[in-house]
Amino acid sequence: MGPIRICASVACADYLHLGRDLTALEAAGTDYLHIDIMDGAFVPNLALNLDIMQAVRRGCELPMDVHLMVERPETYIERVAQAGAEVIIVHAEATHHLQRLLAQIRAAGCRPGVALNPHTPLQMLDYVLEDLEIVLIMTVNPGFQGQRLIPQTLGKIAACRQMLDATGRDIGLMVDGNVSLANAPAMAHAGADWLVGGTSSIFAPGLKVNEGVQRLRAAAMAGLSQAK
Ligand code: S6P
Ligand code: MG
Repeated sequence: MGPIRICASVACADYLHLGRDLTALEAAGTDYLHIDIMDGAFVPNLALNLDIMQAVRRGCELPMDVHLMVERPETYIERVAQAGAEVIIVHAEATHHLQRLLAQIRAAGCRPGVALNPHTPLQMLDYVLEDLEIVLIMTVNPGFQGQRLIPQTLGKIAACRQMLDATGRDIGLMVDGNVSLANAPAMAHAGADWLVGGTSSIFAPGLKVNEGVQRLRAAAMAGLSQAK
């Protein structure tokens, strides 16, 4: 398990004041900007795109991890890489040729990751573990912010951590969906080391963005220090 990485979900920022939020995220020590790209087909919603990534890149130096919730993700890899992605995460459910897609991401100069919907078994990863650097366990069904944690995903995080540790490599385990200040300790305790903060933590109403980042990191660290 690597150090805790706090990833701020840009889709949850205040779009009217995006530059202000990015400056605050950078000052607060955010590790990654999490960029949700949705096509209205793989998920029933639309979100961010290449133009927004390019604008973010001009205004902020934080690395971007891109969560592609699209059909035919192979169509977009090179353009997402050119728009400034460091990490590109694709859904195992969205492609027929996962191993080839991960190699395509690597060839485009990015770090490959695989996301799994809540119902998708971990066994989908069995034969691609050496081709990826990050696994994203969705803790809600993808497509919308502000949902409730699906409780059985906590056991999935723990099983995934065992699977990743058995490789002997440092593979990140990202969690996305209702990563709240209340849920983060259990998620980190179960083995998550990349936490995506959205409306239930970093961008929670009434909380300043920099406080949100700091409190989410503290919540994750508290979970790590609990006895196993
Ligand atoms: C959801 C998307 C996420 C959300 C984030 C929202 O499909 O992939 O990245 O933007 O999880 O966070 P919250 O705290 O509102 O669940
Ligand atoms: Mg996401």
